[in-house]
Amino acid sequence: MLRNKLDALSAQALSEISQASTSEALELVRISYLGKKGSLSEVLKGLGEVPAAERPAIGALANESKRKIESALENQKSLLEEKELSQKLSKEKIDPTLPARSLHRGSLHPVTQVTRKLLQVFGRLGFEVTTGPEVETEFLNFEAVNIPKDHPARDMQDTFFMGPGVVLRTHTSAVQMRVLRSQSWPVRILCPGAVYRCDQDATHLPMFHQVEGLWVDQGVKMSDLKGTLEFFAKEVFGPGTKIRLRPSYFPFVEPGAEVDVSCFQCANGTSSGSGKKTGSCRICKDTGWLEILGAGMVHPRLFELAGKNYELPNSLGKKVTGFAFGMGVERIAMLLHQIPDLRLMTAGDTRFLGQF
Ligand code: FA5
Repeated sequence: MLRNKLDALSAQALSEISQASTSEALELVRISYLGKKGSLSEVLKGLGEVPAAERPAIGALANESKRKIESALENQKSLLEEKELSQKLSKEKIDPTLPARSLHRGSLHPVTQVTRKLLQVFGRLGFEVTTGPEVETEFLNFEAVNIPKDHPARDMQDTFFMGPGVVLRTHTSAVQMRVLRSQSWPVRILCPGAVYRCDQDATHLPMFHQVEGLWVDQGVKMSDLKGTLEFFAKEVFGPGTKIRLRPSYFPFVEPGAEVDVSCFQCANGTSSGSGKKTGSCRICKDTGWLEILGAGMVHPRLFELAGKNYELPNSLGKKVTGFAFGMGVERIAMLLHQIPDLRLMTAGDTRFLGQF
């Protein structure tokens, strides 16, 4: 009786297994026969009623049925898995003709671009790059460049004090004394770097960048300074650009000048040279000129402070003199790209920065 039941069950199970068309359906078949409450377990519960003499034979038959079912399940499982994998692969075919997703490419910040351009232009004139610390002594930032204790530039309004006698440098001119003390002439250096002032509006940032130039050698003249800056202006703003020097005061140079370039937007350095009004220009506000830097001949006081007496006649009988200049990198980028507000440069908006 039980033998017949087992045979029928086994035949039924094998047929259901062969008909299962998905892994899920096959798992349901497995549970329905071999699960704790499955049909085979139910049939085997009747084993106790079988006469003891027949039990071993029936037990062996039950094991045989179970083994057959398990082996059929295993076979069907691997068939189904193979079938499902090939279905999946055919659905997920890669189409190499689809256009690729566009990658977001980074870009160099305009300050980096302008700095690199300046280093390259002055590099062609033999200027070597040097650097100095952004946290500087009050002495090197001020006294050493002839800015006395009562000078307004030292005001708490302008300078970030880090502690007694220590400031965030307010200009790259702070490296001048480091260079003059550590090197002998000839000196021809360019110092790019961040500087800090308590200042913030559309044309002033609390942290901005300057590039300082210093050239010390025998018989360096104001005309050398002018020629150097003319070369720089033409390279950076275009070949038609002119410059003009207006007398100005910086304690560390004598004579000192503020340097303007002719407006490259409205007159491209031609009619603006005469100072003529050229129409409504957003860049130069119709003056024809743009102020871009401070410059002048190194003040003799700086050589004294550096402990170098260059006044003594040297081998060629010429005095050692020098010129220096300092320019604001953001302001140059602002002019080149017509950026209306310097604060955009530090806002970190990649949509803005990606334009350059
Ligand atoms: C100086 O800092 C002098 N050390 C430059 C110098 C060097 C003169 C050597 C003579 C010889 P000034 O304070 O004008 O000068 O600043 C130089 C340039 O930095 C300015 O022309 C301007 O382009 C830029 N600048 C000044 N303040 C700011 C600011 N808050 N934000 C952005 N750019 C500024």
